[in-house]
Amino acid sequence: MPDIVLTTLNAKFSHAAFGLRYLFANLGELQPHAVIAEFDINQRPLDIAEKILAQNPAIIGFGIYIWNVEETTEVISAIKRIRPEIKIILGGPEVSYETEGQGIVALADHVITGEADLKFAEVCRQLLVGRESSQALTEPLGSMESRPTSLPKIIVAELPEFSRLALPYDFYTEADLAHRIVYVEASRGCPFTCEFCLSSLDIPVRQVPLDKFLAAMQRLLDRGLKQFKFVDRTFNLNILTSKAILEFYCRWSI
Ligand code: B12
Ligand code: SF4
Repeated sequence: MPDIVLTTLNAKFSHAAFGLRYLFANLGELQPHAVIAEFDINQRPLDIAEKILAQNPAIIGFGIYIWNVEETTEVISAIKRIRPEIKIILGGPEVSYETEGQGIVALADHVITGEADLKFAEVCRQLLVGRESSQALTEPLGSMESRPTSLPKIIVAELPEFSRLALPYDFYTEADLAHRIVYVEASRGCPFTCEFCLSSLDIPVRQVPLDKFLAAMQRLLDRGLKQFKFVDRTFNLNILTSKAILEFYCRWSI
């Protein structure tokens, strides 16, 4: 049984949750104790709660976006009614910029705002074993319950440096590649300030190390992926990098 369930309700089955895969890829020694469980907003909240609870986790991390906040609130209420001791951690754009007055935040134990690629693992470590370092776990966590900590409710994730992040692409399964939209990103952040857009708050722009990125893309191509959906806010901001990426795909298609 996993100690950590990373989950979200996607807009549709065809949209794979890219953010969750980043968190999973960066769990370090906790990774064997975690699973990704994806749902979509057309499923019944009670069925989703039941499926998550069947895993008997100590911690559940929910990715919260504008399209799933209402349905996820229902899922979390059901979970808290049945198993109040399970720690609920929220993250994602819908809870990163505004937390006060949100019903879903009131139900959760912790909210990690911003890019939680590394912070989620850190918080889980503290909740599960009271350790702050990435010291290797020597014994399985089993069904260990989370421990009381002095962690604040709202935890701000510092912007992670890409050079420290494990890339998540190997965690797309064969079924994902065959049936779903596979998201990739060569950069994060946007230098522009369009008023209506949350990404205008995500500065500075950071680039994934190009060699590492192209090697991961090559592995996806080798596994048969034909369509890559880039989520970069401004793909052509650094023209040298975007040209190198396009040339990489052109070479492959010859
Ligand atoms: C893919 C995508 C979609 C897909 C859905 C994907 C899915 N899984 O279902 C589609 C195309 C359907 C879509 C639609 C819409 N989208 Co959209 N979409 C995106 C996009 C381009 C990429 C998301 C992504 O993978 N990002 C990369 C990953 C690495 O980042 P991330 O998801 O934010 O995850 C990080 C953190 O949020 C956090 N995190 C994520 N999950 C978790 C979980 C836990 C436990 C923790 C602790 C942290 C955490 O850590 C992650 C790693 O750093 C983003 C823009 C962007 N580039 O991010 C917009 C974005 C998410 N969408 C947005 C909007 C506004 C919409 C629409 C309303 C647009 C419209 N007007 O129609 C619709 C709504 C759809 C609906 N049915 O109602 C806004 C977000 C609004 C919000 N508050 O959630 C964004 C940010 C665009 C923007 N700049 O405004 N979208
Ligand atoms: S991502 Fe696009 S809409 Fe959003 S701030 Fe940047 S340029 Fe403007």
